[in-house]
Amino acid sequence: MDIKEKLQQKMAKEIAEASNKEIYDALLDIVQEMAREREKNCSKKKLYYISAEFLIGKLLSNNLINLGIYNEVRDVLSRHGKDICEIEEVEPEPSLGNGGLGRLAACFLDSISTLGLNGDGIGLNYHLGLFKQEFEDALQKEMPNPWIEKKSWLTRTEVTYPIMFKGMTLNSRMYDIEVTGYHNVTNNLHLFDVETVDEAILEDGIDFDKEDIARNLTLFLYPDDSDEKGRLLRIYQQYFMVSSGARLILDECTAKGSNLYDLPEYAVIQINDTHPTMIIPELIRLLAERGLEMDDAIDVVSRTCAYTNHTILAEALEKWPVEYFKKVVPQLVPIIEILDDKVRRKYTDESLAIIDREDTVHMAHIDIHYGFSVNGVASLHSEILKDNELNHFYKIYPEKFNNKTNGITFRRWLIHCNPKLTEMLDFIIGTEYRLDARKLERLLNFKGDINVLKRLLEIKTENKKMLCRYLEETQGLKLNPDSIFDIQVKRLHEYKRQQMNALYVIHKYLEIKAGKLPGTPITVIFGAKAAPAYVIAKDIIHLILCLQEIINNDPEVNPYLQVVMVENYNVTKAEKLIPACDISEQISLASKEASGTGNMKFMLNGAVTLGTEDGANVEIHELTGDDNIFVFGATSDEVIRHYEKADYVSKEFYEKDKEIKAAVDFITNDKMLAVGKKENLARLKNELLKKDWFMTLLDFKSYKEKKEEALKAYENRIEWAKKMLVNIAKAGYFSADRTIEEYNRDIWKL
Ligand code: GL7
Repeated sequence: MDIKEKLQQKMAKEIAEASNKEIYDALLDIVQEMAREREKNCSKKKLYYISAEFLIGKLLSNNLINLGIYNEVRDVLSRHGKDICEIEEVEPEPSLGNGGLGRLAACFLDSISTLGLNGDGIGLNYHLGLFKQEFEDALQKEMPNPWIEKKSWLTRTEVTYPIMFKGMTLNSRMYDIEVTGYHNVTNNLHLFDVETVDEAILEDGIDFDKEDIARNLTLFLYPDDSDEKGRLLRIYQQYFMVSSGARLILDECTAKGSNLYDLPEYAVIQINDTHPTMIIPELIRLLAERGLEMDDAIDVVSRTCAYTNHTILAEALEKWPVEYFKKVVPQLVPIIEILDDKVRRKYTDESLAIIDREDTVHMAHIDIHYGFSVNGVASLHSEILKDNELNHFYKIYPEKFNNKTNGITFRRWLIHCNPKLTEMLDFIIGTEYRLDARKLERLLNFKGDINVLKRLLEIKTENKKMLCRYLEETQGLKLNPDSIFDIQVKRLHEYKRQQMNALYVIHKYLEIKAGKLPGTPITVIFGAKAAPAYVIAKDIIHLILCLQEIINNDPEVNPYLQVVMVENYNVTKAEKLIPACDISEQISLASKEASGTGNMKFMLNGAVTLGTEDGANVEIHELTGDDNIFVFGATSDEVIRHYEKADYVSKEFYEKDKEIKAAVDFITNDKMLAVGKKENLARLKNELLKKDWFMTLLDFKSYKEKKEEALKAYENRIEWAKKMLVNIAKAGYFSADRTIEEYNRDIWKL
């Protein structure tokens, strides 16, 4: 049966007569059926990728592409007067992640299936996801983000487990989402849910009773943890995830014949950051319960688990008081104590301990001592782990440390989000790059081909126009597609320095006011959510929204400069923003961004990076060469030295540099106070002058100069197109397929 017949049969009506929702539902069924009919890889050994986040994005188009029927479906629909893009709009975006870490997990699942490997994801089914961001009075407001509809990609399974907490047992149930590889196998994302979850306990906005665990456990990803109740809820969530996952793993392995002593021959568990770390003591506990001696259980688990570190920011390396475990999961306490005791018997160095002198459990330390692999996510990051952050561990376990530079799936971040560029690539270099991304380098042969360069520029303009239409429809924004699109989209954090970009906007505004006009108009686009309890991050959003208000309403300035903050930045919006970008802002303080993955997506879509030597920017720089990237700012060594010597004083930069002073002072001037809130703006200014922990003012001058250079370079359209071309051609290295091949070769050995 062809697609047209299948669709009509499912809907029991003609395509032309069906609503977009009916077509979407029918396609969902068809995709699920096809995905399930596909071959499975039933190898003895299986990978379990366990993660608190899987930022999977909408699934319809991606699945159609991976099943090889996208074009057919698109054409059938269009013959009956339906537009596949409008069908896509019907799908809600699953809200199961926060930032790069969660999106990485989703890209990895895609690549694992595409490479035909046997590997599933394990996570939680958050009903209201990460909050939905709304802007009100130039402030971020958090709202629930429901995404599960009656008909969805989730399939309820018969797998359930009783999960034991102090004083109560909760039932977990497994839901599955099919993960289709590109022209290869289908794996699963297993999401566990508490059977008693109840969305009705939601109060105002995203508030709810934090102690009603049976009903709140799987409502939100990262519920507010600024009080103890919130922190305990995190422990409940984490344990629920790992205990369910651990049981599933043991069940699957024993069903395949494992006697549990040989577990590492059947399973490898990749622990994505420290949120799932409790799977180590939990597995040990379950193995002991099933009859293994404690030492054997520890040995088996240590040979099964591998850990990925995604950050060096101290506040993100989880530490929990032993007290919390006693209150929530007392059964783990004796295990964690044994793990600590073993470490203390062997090493006297206090910094290696699992439970420190303040009775706090260092989750990453469990992973490093009791896992067989520790990897960073970009080469600079992995070096910093070895030389600084985890140096004491590196000294005792050099063999465990390795690097796996992150990657992205080209199915979503090129083929799906940029069909025009894809079509051009297919035409001039063939389609092999779809399965072997390094073949993109063939594009280098066209660096002197004026028609190819012109077409690249045209595609960019077409993508910008599409973005303009979208932003006008969704946010009522009117942007100029002939301006330079300078984009910074990522989580809001001081280390990522959206505030530095905002200071540049102020600087440019002042220049225009003084009569110095830019050669080409500039549109600066931001998109970012701030963690609900992160005050300064929310102040930065306020600053940007106030600037948007002032600048876009100033007829003297808005023909040359516009500023916009996209509301509720998510995967769907990223797919529209990234293909339309000229300048990719990757301006974190060197040493702080473990890798970044947005930087790779922009590069692949022909944006030129303006960035510091941080995370994977370093590798982008090596690949593109000096001429095709704009690099500025202090190096990671310099930054680390400033921290060691504690010699950075932001005020000095403010006082000696007139432009910095003018930009910082602007934050609380009359114009700003007329549209913004004094408390927020004054607090932010004070933070920059008194603290500036992430050294915004240190790098401002070199940032400004580099950005001017980039804006100037844009004027020479053909030379700019060559930079675009080199970026696209060299992006192949950042395919997640390459990353996953490396994980498999060095860690998983499937
Ligand atoms: C992150 C890093 O900040 C980011 O640089 C990296 O690309 C990503 C994936 O490895 O992981 N770490 C982290 O805690 N989050 C990230 O995005 C939320």
